[in-house]
Amino acid sequence: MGFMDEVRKAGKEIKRAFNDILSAPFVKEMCDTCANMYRLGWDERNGGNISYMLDEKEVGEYLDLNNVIRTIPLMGVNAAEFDCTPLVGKIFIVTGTGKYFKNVKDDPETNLGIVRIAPANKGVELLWGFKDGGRTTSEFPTHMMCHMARLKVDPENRVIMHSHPTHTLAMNYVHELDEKSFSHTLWEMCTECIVVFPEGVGILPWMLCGTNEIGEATARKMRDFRLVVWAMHGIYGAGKTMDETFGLIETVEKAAQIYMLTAHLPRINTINDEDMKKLVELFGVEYRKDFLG
Ligand code: 2HA
Ligand code: ZN
Repeated sequence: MGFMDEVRKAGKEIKRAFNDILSAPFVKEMCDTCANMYRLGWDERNGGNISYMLDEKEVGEYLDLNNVIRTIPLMGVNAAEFDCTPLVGKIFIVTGTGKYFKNVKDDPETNLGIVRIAPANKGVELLWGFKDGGRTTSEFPTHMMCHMARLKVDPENRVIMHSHPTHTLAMNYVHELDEKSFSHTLWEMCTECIVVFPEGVGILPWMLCGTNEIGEATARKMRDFRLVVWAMHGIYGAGKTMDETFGLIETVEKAAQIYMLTAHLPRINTINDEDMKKLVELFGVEYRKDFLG
């Protein structure tokens, strides 16, 4: 065998050493979560987006981290005002702009991308996916601002998730949008709510999405809350895992559903503040005491 044959053979062997990306647990988690959220009716059309910070070493088992397919600029933000230096080199799997959650499972390579944050605000380096020339979600800068905010509070935070859950959205139209009162109402709707999100939910007024302003406002709320309602639009959630993040939004949505099923009826019973205090004491969780009473 000639020298070039040896090189080609070695190259093929290196290629063969990577596992199939479609079998990666993080790709499967994205597919399953998007399918689940679509099935629940929370993510119509291109509604919703997810970003999930991955472990470089784990991604390296599936992809050549030196192979950058293309660089994608950040959209909708003024680069001078948006600094994601703390995330440079971090790798995320993320849903694509204009892509439908409905389609992720059947074609992850078109609807999802794996990107690495490039230095000097130069956007992101595409390592896999967005096969049709696609780009990261229009909410990508907001996601990155939220990751930075949550990582300061919880170094294990990995997931930021945005969705349009039906009853949560419905509740926005009929309930006052005050954080204390909204959180308290949610806590009253299911026994476990105060244990699942003892910090309550943050609320932003209606704002234009896809902008620096809403990103900064959401990230500011994320210093105190893992859940931020975007009035008349949807919700943002943050967590260590996909399950935790999904579970937070799912629990709010369940509570909002109970609220919407009962808001027009006379209320005969409720979970009172004394009961909620017993719950947080039993589970030993820190909660927003000023949201009770
Ligand atoms: O990605 O949900 O907020 C589509 C949206 C924008
Ligand atoms: Zn949205």
